Amino acid sequence: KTRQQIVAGNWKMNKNYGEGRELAMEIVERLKPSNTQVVLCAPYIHLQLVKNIIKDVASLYLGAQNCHQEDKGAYTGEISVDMLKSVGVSYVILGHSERREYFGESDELLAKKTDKVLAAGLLPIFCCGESLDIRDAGTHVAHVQAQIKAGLFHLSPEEFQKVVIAYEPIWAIGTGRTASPEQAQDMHAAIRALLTDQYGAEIADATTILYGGSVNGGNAAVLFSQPDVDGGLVGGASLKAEEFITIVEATK
Ligand code: G2H
Repeated sequence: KTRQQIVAGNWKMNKNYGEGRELAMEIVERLKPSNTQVVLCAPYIHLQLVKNIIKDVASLYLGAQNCHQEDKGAYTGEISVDMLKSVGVSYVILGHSERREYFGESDELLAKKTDKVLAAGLLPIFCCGESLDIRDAGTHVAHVQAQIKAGLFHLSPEEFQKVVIAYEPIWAIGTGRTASPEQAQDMHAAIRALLTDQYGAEIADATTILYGGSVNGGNAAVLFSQPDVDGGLVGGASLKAEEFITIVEATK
C-alpha cells in the first residue's frame, strides 16, 4: 500500500514500570526494519523510559493515551501536550471509547483536545466507533461519520493531514469478537468517502485509517489486507512482544 501503515499498541492501564521496560526492550529486540510506523502508547509514567529504549529505532514512535485540553494550570492529576512533547511523544490517542464512556469525553471536548495536540506539533490518533445497539439498529455509518465531523471537521486541510483515524467498533473491543474484514472495510470506505467530500480525494486517499478491536496475531493479516485498512490500534495483543510483532509484520 502507498499510504503510511501504522500499528499502535495501546497498553491501556497495564504493566508496572519494570514490566513496561521489559516489554519495550523485547519489542526493540524483535522488530525488523520496515516502512510501517510502530507506536507504543504507554501509560504516562512509562513514557520517558520507553522513549529512551526506542530512541535509536527509526520506525518506533512514542504515543500517549490521552492529554488535557488546557495548556497548563490548576488541573490536579492531568497531563498537558507540552509535557508529552517534552519527553518525546509523537502521537496522542484521542477519544478512545473507554475515555468517551468512563470519563464522559464529548465530541466537543475532543475537538478541543485535537486542536491542542496539533498546536503542539503532535499527531492525533482520533478514535471513533459504534456500540452494539447502534450496529444492530443499522445506523453505525451515520454515527461514526457524525463523530468524525464533530471532532475533526473544523480543521483546515493542512491540519487535517496530520490526523490518523482509528475505527474501533465498541462491541469488538476486548471481547475477542472482531469485526469481519468486510465490516471493517465497509466502514473504512465510508469514512474515506466522508473525508473525500470534506477535504478532497488527495487528502482522503493519504489519510491513515486504523482498525481496532480484538486485533491479534491470527486475524491481523486478513484485516490489514483490506484496501482501506491501514494498520491497527491494538490493545490486549500489544502486551505480548511476540504477538505484537506478528501484528506489525502483517502490514504491507
Ligand atoms: C480497542 C483495542 C485498543 P483490544 O480498545 O485500542 O483494544 O485490542 O484489546 O480490543
